[in-house]
Amino acid sequence: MEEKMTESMRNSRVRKLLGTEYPLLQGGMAWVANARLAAAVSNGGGLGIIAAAAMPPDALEREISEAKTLTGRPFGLNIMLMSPTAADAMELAAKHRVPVVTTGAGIPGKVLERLKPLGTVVIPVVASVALARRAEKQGADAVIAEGMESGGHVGELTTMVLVPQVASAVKVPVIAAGGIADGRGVAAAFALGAEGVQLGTRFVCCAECTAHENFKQAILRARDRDTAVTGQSTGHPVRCLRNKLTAEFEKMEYDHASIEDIERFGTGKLRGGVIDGDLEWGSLMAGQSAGMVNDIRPAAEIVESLFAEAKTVLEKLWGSPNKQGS
Ligand code: TUI
Repeated sequence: MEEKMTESMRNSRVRKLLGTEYPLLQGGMAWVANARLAAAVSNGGGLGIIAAAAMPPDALEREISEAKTLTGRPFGLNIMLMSPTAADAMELAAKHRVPVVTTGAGIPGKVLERLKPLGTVVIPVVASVALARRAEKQGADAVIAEGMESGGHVGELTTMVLVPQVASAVKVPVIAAGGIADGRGVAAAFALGAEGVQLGTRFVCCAECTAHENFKQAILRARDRDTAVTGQSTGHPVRCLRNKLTAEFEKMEYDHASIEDIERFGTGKLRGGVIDGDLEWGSLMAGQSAGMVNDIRPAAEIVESLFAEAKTVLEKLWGSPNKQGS
């Protein structure tokens, strides 16, 4: 039988940790990563993730229950640590015995303390070596090293420099995120020392994703320089597709508007972009890989082709001995 991935990918500790066919997670994107998307990715052999974001606890509980009806495979919950509902999300993960929890945008100590004793696999997103080391010490099962190519809240370092430094600094498996949207990116991530990958933007453009069609089409149209990072002055830099909203944020920052005014102006804009499809004034969080996303396909097909393509890329680099001189 033709193998679906390379031996190192098949033997990756991340696959065992997640209990999935492929060492892949779908990013926890606010307003996008719901039960339907998570189940589609999990049914396709990756780990689908529900984003708790700032969801009210009863709505989040419904998503978790729905995911259980849509897939018999493992799925995860992403907890955005800056959210006022982060503690509620943690309790729901405990109550429903969600097998994998990822965290973002903060220090994951409390989540590790609460969920590790229950046997939950906890995987924090880190944007620095220091936080990766700290998370490992506090009991993290793996870390997601997320470069600033990502969409949404970003750190300072690129995937290219963050992943190898984190991989050298910790013993737990490292999952690469940021800028990965095809098999070349998957192959590169493993070359940098990662044992798994997380993709967000690529999965916005999958058939099962319920985000507004306008948002999906904007990602399909996006080219290499069509994202911008705004919000540096607030301490919460965010990468989005450029539009009137990002231009206004840039103007406010140039004019030294107060953090409160900038954050107030941003309120509700993500829903506007993702759910209502407001391409001008909505927040269209997407990574730099938007320029590489050119079609909408079923999640399972995306997952499978990422690894098939990565295998082909690596075989080409290696120089397949089977095809020489015969
Ligand atoms: O969290 C994300 N991506 C996100 S969260 C989000 S919601 C939001 N909306 C408006 C403003 C801010 C957030 C949209 N996208 N990715 C994971 C991630 N975590 N990226 C970077 C980090 C991170 C940064 C600093 C994790 C820990 C951290 O530690 C802080 C410290 O003091 O070391």
